[in-house]
Amino acid sequence: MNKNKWNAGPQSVKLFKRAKEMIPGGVNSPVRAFNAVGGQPFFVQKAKGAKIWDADGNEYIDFMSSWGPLILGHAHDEVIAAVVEAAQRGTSYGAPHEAEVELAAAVVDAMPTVEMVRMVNSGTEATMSAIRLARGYTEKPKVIKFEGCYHGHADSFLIKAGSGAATFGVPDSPGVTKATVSDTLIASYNDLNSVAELFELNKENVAAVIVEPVAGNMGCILPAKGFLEGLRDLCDRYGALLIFDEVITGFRIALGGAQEHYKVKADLTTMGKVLGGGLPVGAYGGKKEIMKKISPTGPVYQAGTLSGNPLAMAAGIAMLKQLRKTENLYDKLDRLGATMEKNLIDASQAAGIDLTVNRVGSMMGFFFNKGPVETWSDVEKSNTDMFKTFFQALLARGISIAPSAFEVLFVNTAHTTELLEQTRKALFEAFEQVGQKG
Ligand code: KE4
Repeated sequence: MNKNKWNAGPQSVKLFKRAKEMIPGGVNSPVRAFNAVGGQPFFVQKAKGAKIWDADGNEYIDFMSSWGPLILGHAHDEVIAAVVEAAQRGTSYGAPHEAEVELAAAVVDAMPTVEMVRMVNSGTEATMSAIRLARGYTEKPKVIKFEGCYHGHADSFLIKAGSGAATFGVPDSPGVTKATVSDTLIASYNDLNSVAELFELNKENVAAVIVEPVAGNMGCILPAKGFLEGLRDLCDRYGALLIFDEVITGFRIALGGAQEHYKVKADLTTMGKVLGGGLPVGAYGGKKEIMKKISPTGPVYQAGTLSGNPLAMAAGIAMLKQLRKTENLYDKLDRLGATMEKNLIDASQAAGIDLTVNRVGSMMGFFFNKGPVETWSDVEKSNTDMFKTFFQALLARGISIAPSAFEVLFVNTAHTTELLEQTRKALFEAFEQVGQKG
């Protein structure tokens, strides 16, 4: 088999052909289609721990972790048991139940600035609701976001967005009206002056600044020293809310997310991914005084048929219980992350390839770029053709990472020393292939 060009097996080919007849692009989320990396996606048959098996029985070590949720690996025994037990008591009630209270309590306990929380079904729902709440609470129209940050696919955010929007070079989407665009202001990540200028121009009309406290949708970009603190100051000065979009970082880089790690207070926090343990959960929360503005205690409307779904709540409770009870979990994840980072750097240097790795704990991004990579404009200078060659060479060696140069890589507790050693070998061969291909 060509060790540098991966081809999907016959079952995946057959499934993809059928899928494309009934689902746009054959996928239920665009970036999964492999358009940015060539070829077609494998179709997953099952996953356990750090491994995934495709419909043709091929095995992969997985570093995508379903885009973040699977910090304890796939199909964790405790999470599965909790979901199976909950399912036997019904799949949805559309009425309050105990697990909602338990998960809310676990979130309030974990996240330093969250006093009250509302469960929804995705990160998009969480961020969409959080900015509606910010506008309702402050009675102001404008929201500041950052180029390259991705907050889901609500209209307000599809302007210079990251993740799939950046992957396909469509950071602005058709269908988003000029009216919507006029209320979304774009700043540059790690550039406080760009934020100050927008505040100066819009004065008291800014409801909120929404930021990924560690950007995970333009690769991984760390907040520059003082950046998050500076956003806090500007929001205080102009009477705007600071919204931390912790859909990736929440419960991932620390139990209390980036707000625990960097010790900066947000007014509202959006969550998802890890919180649902792989089931569809999003959440937004913050100060009681703000959250009480949400219906039915306040006038800002937000609702959802499956919000607080019992199976999703059970998965979240089991996940957070495991995170809380695993001794020195985040130190372990940081060490695993450091090993993976070293492997990437060693292998790229051996092949004479310029590579920059940005990492916080178990989440990291790498760029075919001399570096440093601290802003969106730095990211744009990265070599995406090299990424494509690298992606294919890794997949051909049974290593699965996100099919986009604008995503992050996650290690989780199931990545054993042996699996990381196996990965190291594949990295050396894959970078060598990049070097040969140029
Ligand atoms: P979802 O609606 O996809 O659950 O969450 C939207 C979202 C919000 N905020 C942040 C910081 C996010 O990263 C996301 C979604 N992340 C992408 C991958 N980085 C989802 C993957 C996909 O679109 O298929």
